[in-house]
Amino acid sequence: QGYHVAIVGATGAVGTEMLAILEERQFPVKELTLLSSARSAGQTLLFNGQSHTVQEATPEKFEGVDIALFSAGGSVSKKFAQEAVDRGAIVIDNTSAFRMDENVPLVVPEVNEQDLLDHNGIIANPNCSTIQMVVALEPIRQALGMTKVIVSTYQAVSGAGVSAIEEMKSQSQSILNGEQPSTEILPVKSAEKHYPIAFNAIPQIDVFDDNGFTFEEMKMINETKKIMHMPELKVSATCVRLPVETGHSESVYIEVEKHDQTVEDIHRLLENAPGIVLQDRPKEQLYPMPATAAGKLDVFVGRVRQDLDEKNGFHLWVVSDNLLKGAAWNSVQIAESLMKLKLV
Ligand code: 11C
Repeated sequence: QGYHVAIVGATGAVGTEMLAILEERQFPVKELTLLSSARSAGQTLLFNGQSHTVQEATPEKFEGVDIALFSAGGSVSKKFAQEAVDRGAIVIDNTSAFRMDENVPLVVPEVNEQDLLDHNGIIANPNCSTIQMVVALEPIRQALGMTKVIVSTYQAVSGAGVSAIEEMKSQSQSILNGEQPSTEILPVKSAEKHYPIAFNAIPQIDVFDDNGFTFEEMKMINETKKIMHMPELKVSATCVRLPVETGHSESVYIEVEKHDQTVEDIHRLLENAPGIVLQDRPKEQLYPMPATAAGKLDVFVGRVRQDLDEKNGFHLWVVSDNLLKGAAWNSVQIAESLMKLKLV
């Protein structure tokens, strides 16, 4: 009874969280295959008290796999996802490799679980900053309609992987010691210039598109429209990296279609929505923060305000653990939805 599950990128920041969530959710794992690049192969990881050796990913390793969770970068997904599907697996891919492919559903279960019904073997898990935003926006969109979204993000370094976390910590230590911090990873490893993230804020996540937006910003724009099935929705984003280890924060401005709505109306919608915890009692200084959201599965929303000039405009503050709801948990949640819908 149960499924043969493979994790590709098992030793990474997201892969290790995937393993932990499968265990926490008591996902019915009959057999587990942990895969990685040749560099990380040979490491051992614990699952339900048993030690598993991580193996180098090759096409043959997907023989007999029912569900393959990919989180090892777009090039690895492009190389192996179809190989896994050809061998009978359903792939849940946490990279940007297939997200905008029209034959690939891009799924956040609270928003568009039914899109799973149209899958062709590969299902894409959206970008972390997109996921937490659409979870917060969907109940409002459903009830009130939505015409415009403007988001500014405050993103944690763990979004850029384990090496970025290490870089932030060693830079902090160096600066406190009065030494020059070394800069190699952020904002983007392949970029010409690198800047310290410690005691800093960097308005660049991923590389720049020709239109002046970064790829991270374009992901938020394009993925939001696809997940919500709203190509006409006006979306704009500015993405910024902060020296926070885990938990992305977002200041989101929305305009709704329905007139005469109040903050209380928005509160009611958020309170009754799946996957959301409303933390909005400013007089008691209750609002979401990465420090309190890290390690939790939910999306936390607070600071709901009506715009002072635009009566149909509202401001929200949205925080979630980027490695959990933003990645590992959303992927495992998709696998749970596949079971629920009898698609696996
Ligand atoms: C970051 N959002 O915080 C990125 C990481 O497309 O899945 C996730 C990249 C992706 O750096």
